[in-house]
Amino acid sequence: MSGNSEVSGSLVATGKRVAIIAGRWNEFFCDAMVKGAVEELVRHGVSRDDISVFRCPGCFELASAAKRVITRQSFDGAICLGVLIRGATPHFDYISSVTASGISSLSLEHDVPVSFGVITVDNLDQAIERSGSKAGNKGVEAALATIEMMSLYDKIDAGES
Ligand code: DLZ
Repeated sequence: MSGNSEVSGSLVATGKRVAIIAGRWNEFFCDAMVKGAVEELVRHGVSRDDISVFRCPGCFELASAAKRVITRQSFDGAICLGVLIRGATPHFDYISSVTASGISSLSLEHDVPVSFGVITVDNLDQAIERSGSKAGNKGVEAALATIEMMSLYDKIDAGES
C-alpha cells in the first residue's frame, strides 16, 4: 500500500520528567496505583529522580493540582490518579463527572499529556480488583498512556506524518 502513513508513540521514556498527581482518599488503593505507575515509568526508562508525586485531598482536587504542577513546573507528562468509591448519596456522581471533565480539559488546554487514572467503583471489591489484582492496575495503564503520548507529541513536534 502506498500513500498511507501512521505515526504512533513508542514506549521509551528515557530522559522524561513525569508528575504523578494523586488523591489521598481511599489511600490504600491509591498508593498501590501510584506504586504501579512509578514502576511502569521506571521500566520504560524514566529515572526515579525525574518522577515527582504530588498529593492532593481527593479526586475533586486532581485537575486543579495537576494544572498548577504543569503550568508552574517543568514536566514532560502527568498522570492523575484517584479512587472514587460510590457511597449512599449522589456525591460520587458529582465528583466523578467534574474529575473527568477537569482532567480532560486540562489535557486539551496544555501542551503536556495528562492521563486519566481515576477508578470509579461501586465497592471495595472492585477497587481491589483495579488497583493491582485481577482487573490489573489502573495506575500502570495510566502511566503507559502518558509514556506513549509523550513520545507521540515528540514525533508530531518533529514533523513526522
Ligand atoms: C467527599 C469525598 C467522597 C464522599 N468520596 C471521595 C472518594 O471516594 N474519592 C476521592 O478521591 N474523594 C472523595 N471525596 C473528597 C473529594 O474528592 C474532595 O476532596 C472534597 O470534597 C473536598 O473538596
